[in-house]
Amino acid sequence: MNDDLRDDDPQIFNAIISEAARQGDVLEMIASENFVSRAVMEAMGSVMTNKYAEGLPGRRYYGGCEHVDIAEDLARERAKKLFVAEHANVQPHSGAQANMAAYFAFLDGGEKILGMDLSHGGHLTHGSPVNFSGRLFEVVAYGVGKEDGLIDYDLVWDKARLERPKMIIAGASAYPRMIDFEQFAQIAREVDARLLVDMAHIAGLVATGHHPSPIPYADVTTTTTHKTLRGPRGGLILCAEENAKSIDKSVFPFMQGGPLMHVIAAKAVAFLEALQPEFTLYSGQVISNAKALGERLGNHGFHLVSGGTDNHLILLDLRPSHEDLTGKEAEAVLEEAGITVNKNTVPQESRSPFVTSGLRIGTAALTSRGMSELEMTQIADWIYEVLSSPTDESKIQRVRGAVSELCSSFPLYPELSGAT
Ligand code: DSN
Repeated sequence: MNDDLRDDDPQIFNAIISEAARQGDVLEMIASENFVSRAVMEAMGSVMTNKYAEGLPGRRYYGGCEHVDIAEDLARERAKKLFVAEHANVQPHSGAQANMAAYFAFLDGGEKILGMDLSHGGHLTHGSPVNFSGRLFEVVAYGVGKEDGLIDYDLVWDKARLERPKMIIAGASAYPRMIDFEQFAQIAREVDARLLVDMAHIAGLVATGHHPSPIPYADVTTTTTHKTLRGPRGGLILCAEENAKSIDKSVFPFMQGGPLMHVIAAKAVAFLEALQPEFTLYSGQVISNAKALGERLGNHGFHLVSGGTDNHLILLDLRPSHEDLTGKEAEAVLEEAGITVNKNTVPQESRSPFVTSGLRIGTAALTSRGMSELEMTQIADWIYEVLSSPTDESKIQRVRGAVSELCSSFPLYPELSGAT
């Protein structure tokens, strides 16, 4: 071994270089993705990956933790400052694990939870039968209104009063509007339930005040760190000091072993970046871009669930405009044209989750590349062109060429995507 990836493992080296080139040469519009800074990547690729550090800073089960303690303390302090929270646990490896820790800090298996239906924009970990949350808890669900596509708060009230869940989960992975955390808290209080807010999609917008914060209202708030927050792939839990011990114990030793110290160091870097004024401008631009994209697509006759967006994503229901085009086909043909999105179920979905009738499109990643409303309008035109003639190869290839040209004007990691 030469300790050089290119020589030691050319297959993996080439896969990484090719992925960097792919990311740079397509329009990445998966709403849960983003592009981290080189500083975040540097921390993730550091020697901190070598260290075992079960426990918390100052109270570890292993020696030699003085430097990883600095990283974890910085991550915790910066997270608390960013979200104005009393306590932060930065150890969850992912959002799903953050949610698992949050559930078991307050609940026992078999108790009842009330979460948003996955097909209405919720998340697997909010009670889907194929996920641990649906297997280990009794689940009841709320959703969005048939006509307006907005969270049906009356239904949440009714279900909560009728079912008396032990925990209510607010938060979504495909919901384009603001969420009323204060009302969720009122509902939870009335039925004596805990409130878990999973703000994974909107955490960056919450950090900068572009979406109301759940922190004053929730018993526990979870998030991933890699979506609008633009950090490394991972999870984070925030809560009041009174719940700190239960949360910490639920993360370790209940749910996880050794924390990923290199990722925690990278989380600290990302939180520092998010505390800078530029990140606030970035967040505002993410939303302006989503609005511009949605408006233009609406002008082209697409149906936006809820009629528009307040955040970083739009959800298209293809049925009214393109009755025979499934989400699966639309995703595939847009990918051919260099526009990466994901098929998504829509409220009152009539097709299977593998086929779907919708597309979820987000602007966080392209905004990180520096794109603004002008580019979003152009991209909306390309989406319309491609989806209106999904079998017209020459049109798809013409759009593909134009996408590459646009991408080359907004370079991404140019030093990482050299020839293979
Ligand atoms: N898979 C993520 C998303 O795409 O929204 C949520 O975990």
